[in-house]
Amino acid sequence: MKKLLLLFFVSILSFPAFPADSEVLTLYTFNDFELGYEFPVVTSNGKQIYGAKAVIEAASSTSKTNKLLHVTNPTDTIGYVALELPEGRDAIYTCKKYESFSFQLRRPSSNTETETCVLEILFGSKRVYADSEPVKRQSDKLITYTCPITKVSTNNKQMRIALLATPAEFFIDNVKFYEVAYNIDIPDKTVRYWADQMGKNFGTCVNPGISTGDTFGKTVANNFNTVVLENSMKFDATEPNRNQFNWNADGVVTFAKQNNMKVRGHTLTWHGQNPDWVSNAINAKSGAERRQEAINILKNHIFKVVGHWKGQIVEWDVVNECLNDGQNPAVGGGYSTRNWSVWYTGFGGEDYIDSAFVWAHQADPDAKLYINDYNVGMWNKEGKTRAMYNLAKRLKDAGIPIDGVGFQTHTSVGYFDPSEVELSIQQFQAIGLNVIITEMDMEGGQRNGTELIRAISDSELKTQAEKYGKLAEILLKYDCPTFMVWGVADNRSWLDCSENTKPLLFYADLTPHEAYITVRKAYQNYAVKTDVPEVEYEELVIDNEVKLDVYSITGQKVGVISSMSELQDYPAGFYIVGNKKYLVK
Ligand code: 9MR
Repeated sequence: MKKLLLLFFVSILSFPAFPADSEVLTLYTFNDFELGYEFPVVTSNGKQIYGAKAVIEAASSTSKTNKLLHVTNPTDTIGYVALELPEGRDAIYTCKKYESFSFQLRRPSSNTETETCVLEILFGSKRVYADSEPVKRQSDKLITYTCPITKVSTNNKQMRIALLATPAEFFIDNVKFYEVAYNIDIPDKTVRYWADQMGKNFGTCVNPGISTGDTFGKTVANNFNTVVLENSMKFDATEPNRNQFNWNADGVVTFAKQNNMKVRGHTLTWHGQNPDWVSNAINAKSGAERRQEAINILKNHIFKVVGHWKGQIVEWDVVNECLNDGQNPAVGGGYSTRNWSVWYTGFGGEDYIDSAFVWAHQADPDAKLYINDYNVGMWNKEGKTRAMYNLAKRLKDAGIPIDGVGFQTHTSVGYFDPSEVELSIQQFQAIGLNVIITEMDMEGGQRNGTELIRAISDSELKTQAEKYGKLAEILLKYDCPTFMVWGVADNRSWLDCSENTKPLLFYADLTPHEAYITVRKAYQNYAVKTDVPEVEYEELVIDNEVKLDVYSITGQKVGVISSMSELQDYPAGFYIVGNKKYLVK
């Protein structure tokens, strides 16, 4: 099989579909309307009031481009100027997506209406805002009002603004809406939405029993697009007795399918969570028979487990935690693996690592294969990272089918340094390996051994948000495919006292940490970035044939191309090819 690497350069210019600052929506400046255009003036029930008017006018005699809306109501019925709510959506949606709005209001000094009157805003006929302080007549100045939105449940699509006076006259300008930071029911307020757009895996570990029908399941499905089993794909769970398999994790795989999510596999080869029969069987033999027994057990396990979920697992942690702690080698300076692991002692060496990858690849050639470990990720601060580099390079150089390295990232607020992870990513990518984050949690507070002395502070929660967000930015910048946290809510983490150290992205009540919001913003900003630089694109040519899958922005496969130039024939829009996004104009 002949393999050739060709490099293409594809230029991406702009993607204007989203406003630059998507947290604020400027709904009406009125500048785009024709002079003289009229908006309806209505009663609180939406009936047009004849004789009342809301007309687009020039803001001043010197500027014809700066316009505003002039409302005059000479009748004795309170008149509300009626504007469409954002996105043409109803009040229920608007109340979920936006927490406040602002607009500028001016009362002319030269009219005859009452000196003070109350400002009232309705969505449909339901009041969302009423001034407690009456609006004073101002001498022709535009005053900005910022109004928190009181939730209402009406599907009416009109916003109605009135001064509660008859007659009344006022001008309004610059109506803006401010989005809530998070709402589980508004897709673009979740990381999942943006991760889907970019074909990235953003996930959490879960356990069997999860269901779409409850709040927890909904929290997982709406906020993440990938799951990994916390324990149920491990050796003791899947093969509790020799060659008798247990597929307890199937329910979670079904849950993932129902919710259009991906599944990571964790883990095939580890010193931990092995049933006793494994070591008993291996230890009952010696010499070549012992090695053969270990080979038989591991090979059978990998073929059966990977085979069972073939095509359904996006990435496998093939080997977990094989490195010794506390090592600090130089690049190229070697590494040491745990020589007491049952697989090491069974095989009589570390070649179990190589074999595990080969078998996993044979069992499911489409799954991406990872080596995974803790205390790896910070290039200068964690010496084990360089041990991992040396090991992974040996595997890669030997032609072992390894796609990359999983940094578990069980860490803490004070210690974690995202820029150190960036340095590591650069090093691993330079030797052709992906880096992914597989099990992240970031504790705050203070411990003395296992005893908790202090819970996470507010300032640590802020730092946590910054560091999670910064890490997300780095992962996107380097096109890392996967970012997983090890649990959803603080009270369900594997860590002791986690309800107080708050290492995850959701509080126990399933409301998000500030960290979740910064991660969402990092994904959102990256997805809507308009100045995407030239992207270096690699095409793999096999036997003179090139095949590249093309995905829509929401992750559906829409076709196959054999060169990047064919993408130009697709309808205008955004496409994902090889985990990079392209704009067809
Ligand atoms: O979170 C897992 C916990 O429920 C288990 O009791 C524990 C047993 O070893 O494993 C935990 O998950 C570990 C993961 O499989 C590998 N990296 C470290 C994780 C936290 O200990």
